[in-house]
Amino acid sequence: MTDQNIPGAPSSEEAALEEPTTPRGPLPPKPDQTGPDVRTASGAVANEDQAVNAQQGEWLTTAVGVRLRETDKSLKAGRRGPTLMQDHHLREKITHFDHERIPERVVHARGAAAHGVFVGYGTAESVTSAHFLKKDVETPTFVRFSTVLGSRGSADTVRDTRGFATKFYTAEGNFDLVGNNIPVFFIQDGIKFPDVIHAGKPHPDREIPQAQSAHDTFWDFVSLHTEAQAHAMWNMSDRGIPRSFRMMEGFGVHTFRLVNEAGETSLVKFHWKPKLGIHAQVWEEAQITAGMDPDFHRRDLADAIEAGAYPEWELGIQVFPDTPEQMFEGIDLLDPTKIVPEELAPVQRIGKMVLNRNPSNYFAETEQVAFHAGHFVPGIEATDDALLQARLFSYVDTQLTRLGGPNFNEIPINRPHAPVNDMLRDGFHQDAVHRGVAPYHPNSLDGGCPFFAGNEQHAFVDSPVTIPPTGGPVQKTREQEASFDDHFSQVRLFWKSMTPVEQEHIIEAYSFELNKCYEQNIKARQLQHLANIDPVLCSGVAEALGLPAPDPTIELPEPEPSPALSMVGQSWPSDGRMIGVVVAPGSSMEEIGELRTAIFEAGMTPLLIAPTGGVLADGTPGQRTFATARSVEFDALVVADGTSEHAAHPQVTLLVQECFRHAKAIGVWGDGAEALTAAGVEPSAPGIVTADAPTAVFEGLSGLLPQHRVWERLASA
Ligand code: HDE
Repeated sequence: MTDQNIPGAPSSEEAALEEPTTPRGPLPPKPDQTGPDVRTASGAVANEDQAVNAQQGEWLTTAVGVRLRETDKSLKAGRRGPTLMQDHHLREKITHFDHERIPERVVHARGAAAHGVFVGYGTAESVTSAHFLKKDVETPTFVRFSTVLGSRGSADTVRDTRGFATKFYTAEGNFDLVGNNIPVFFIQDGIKFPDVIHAGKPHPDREIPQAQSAHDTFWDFVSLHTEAQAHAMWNMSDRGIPRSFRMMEGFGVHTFRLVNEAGETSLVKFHWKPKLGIHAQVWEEAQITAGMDPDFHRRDLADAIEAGAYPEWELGIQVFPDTPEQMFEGIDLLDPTKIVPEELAPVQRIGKMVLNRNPSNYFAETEQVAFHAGHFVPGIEATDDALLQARLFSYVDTQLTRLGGPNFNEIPINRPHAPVNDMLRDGFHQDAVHRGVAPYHPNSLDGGCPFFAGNEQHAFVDSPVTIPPTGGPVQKTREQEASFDDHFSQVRLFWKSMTPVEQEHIIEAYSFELNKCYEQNIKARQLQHLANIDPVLCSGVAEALGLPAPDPTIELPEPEPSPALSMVGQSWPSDGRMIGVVVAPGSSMEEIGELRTAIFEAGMTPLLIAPTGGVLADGTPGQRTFATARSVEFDALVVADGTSEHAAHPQVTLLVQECFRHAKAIGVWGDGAEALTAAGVEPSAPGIVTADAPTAVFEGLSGLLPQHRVWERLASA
């Protein structure tokens, strides 16, 4: 049989026509792998027909296509005899299994991801030539959210920073915005990254605690590094325990340089603004969730997308003039432990991202995606931020171990949608079958190609930035600017910008974490830093630790608070919120139906909680039983009429009390009110809605949900 007889194989004539230097498009997906799809804003998937199931075709085969007659029993010398070495299928099956795991990410190991589409508003055109930011240009994206410290199997709701990494498959190549949900970082220079991570990861002797910053080595590092105080305070705030990935801001952290068509440069900071607002769990909820549903955030993201409640963010930039000093209002733009308050430089919206498709295979996509802080497209460049500079090296380097060689950009999820015509060759897992004989430049054999692109072809051109920007001779040094030494004024700014309830949460978080430390020196050292940040903060934590509050050793100016840093006091859409509804056989199914319809119509999801499993009287499925429901799943709770027989059930009491304690809205009608009495909750308390009909109850709840919680219920709000 010759090649020409095989359907779909290129004829030798076709093959010969292909120029060795013809740009190679994205490699076609293998039949069992769907790569990043070309999507439209409406969410349609261009190659949906390639969606495949795990098994295809009629016959089970070996890896090389030989049909098998058995996969459950190995080949043996007789029924009771030893297994034969010649059993190829046994060896292939076990060998492949033995090598199924790859090293988890050295940081950000635990993550969840989704596909989406980004649409440019065109509002950034005056500052950048990046094509994907032009008006109405649609760009497919893939976003991976993560925690930093925990292993791949750790819980989602631990107190930690969250990664927010976005790959834009632009027409000009991939741009990766590898950010976090916290706009400042622990350290100012990348050379310290191994130190901070060694301190944050579990102790090397017993490998505990998992996914926690509440331990000695972490606070040893933080208390020995005043530059880490800003990030530590953000982590101790409610930002460290988000309600959902969908309700987090994202930040590029560093300052980046944008270049417009005329070659003019600006400095910018990137922000992602979630449509649903910024919301957190309360600490007790986060702790319960870690046990009840360690996959809480992962599930929430996947469920929302599956239900069509697509999460949305607007991309924004703060723009600063690219002056030689690279300072703005006294803030050093190259210092990644500092923010520029939005009140000083507004966040200007430049595009919108919608996440509209779940990955079809966790390993192929979420695990194998490789982000790189140095993947820029024309119009966006790095600055000299010493943290960013180290990242430019690290993100390629780490994939060599994690993804097993230098060809990780050929893995479907990493392939650009722009044509590739590189001269990189060979190596482990090389997927491309390169043609030609001259992968070097210049050459006179493969047509002298490829050629260099110029400005007209929109090549990536590094801006001619003077180093140092202020000119003059450059001296090799391991020092940094004096402005990097101010480690406290912005931490105080953050603290002073919080509402009383947020401040109380911060005190509780420091108290929890430091009480988990054994070393008294560490607690005392950290208390001294807190005293320098704010005496009220310090005395609150000192009291919880049972230690004296030290006096400040430095004097800080009173900062102008930045209200944009607070998560309380604004109103947000409540799409996708979960409403728990306690029902019982005595409830009217007609009324429950009315309530469910009202909840669905408002874009939220009802979860019916019945005494036992099975369907309710009219065939409506009850999603939870008293035994399986826990308050952490809900944003608000309703207790229906007809539940009086179960009003004092311990699980119902627990639900009501937890929702009350966690400042969630609670609604009751009819004898549902008895559950309040049994739980010791006053119907006149803030955020309790009592009405005579289910729709009126829901109307009352709908007025409360946009604030996320009933803040006035919490003592000091
Ligand atoms: Fe990362 N970081 N990082 N990082 N980072 C990684 O890359 C590193 C930093 C961030 O979902 C690693 O592929 C160094 C800042 C996210 O796949 C590694 C330094 C910010 C993710 C790495 C930093 C981040 C990573 C591990 C200091 C916010 C997850 C696996 C110089 C702006 C990406 C990998 C994903 C992952 C190194 C600092 C965000 C080892 C050396 C600052 C969201 O390359």
